[in-house]
Amino acid sequence: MKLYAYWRSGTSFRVRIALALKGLSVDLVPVHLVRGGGEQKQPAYRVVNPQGRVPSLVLDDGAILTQSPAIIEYLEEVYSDPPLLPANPVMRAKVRAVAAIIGCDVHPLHNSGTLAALKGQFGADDAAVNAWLTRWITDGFSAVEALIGGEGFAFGPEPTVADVYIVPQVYTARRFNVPLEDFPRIRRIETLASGHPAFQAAHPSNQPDAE
Ligand SMILES: N[C@@H](CCC(=O)N[C@@H](CS)C(=O)NCC(=O)O)C(=O)O
Repeated sequence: MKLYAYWRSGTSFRVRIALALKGLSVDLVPVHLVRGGGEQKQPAYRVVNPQGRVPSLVLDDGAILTQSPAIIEYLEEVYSDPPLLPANPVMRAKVRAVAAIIGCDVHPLHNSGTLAALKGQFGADDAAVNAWLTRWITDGFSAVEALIGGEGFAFGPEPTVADVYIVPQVYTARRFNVPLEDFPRIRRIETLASGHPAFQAAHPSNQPDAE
């Protein structure tokens, strides 16, 4: 398999975590989201991903998967061991809800394209952009903090899809100096992940294109 990704993209980080937790290795193809106006927008990459975003996963038979939630669900369905979703349907829905808060309600509001539009099209300066993303990350994390458990990973001793989404979101929050004092459960997961080999291998700082 081949993974098109950018080292500090949260959605790329998610997919790398899921791959690492399942013990899968991939050939990494870095896509630089900034250089030259963004390699993701160039025609050669749009053949792979018409939306012009990372990540994209190319399977060994040539099939191309895009959108991190779809890629992670694919990995869960095809490589079910270890599972990243609980067996119980109610618990599965709870795990997916946390993933959706981050994937649907937080990340799109601070994706690099969104922030570039706020600055370029709507005249926001750096302080306004930081206030904007702090507002939405704090809003999402307040809900996540209330929904996850008080020990271990988000829903027990082993990581689930919820942790696959939470950990990259914490990385982005730290990158933009979003205060995390009010989220001790989320910070506990960050600490656990920092000592877990799969999360370590997937971390942005350990990618070949890290700057
Ligand atoms: N919902 C998509 C979002 C993908 C996405 O927005 N990726 C960002 C990096 S985290 C990107 O490629 N941004 C470049 C751009 O918008 O031009 C997913 O989860 O895969």
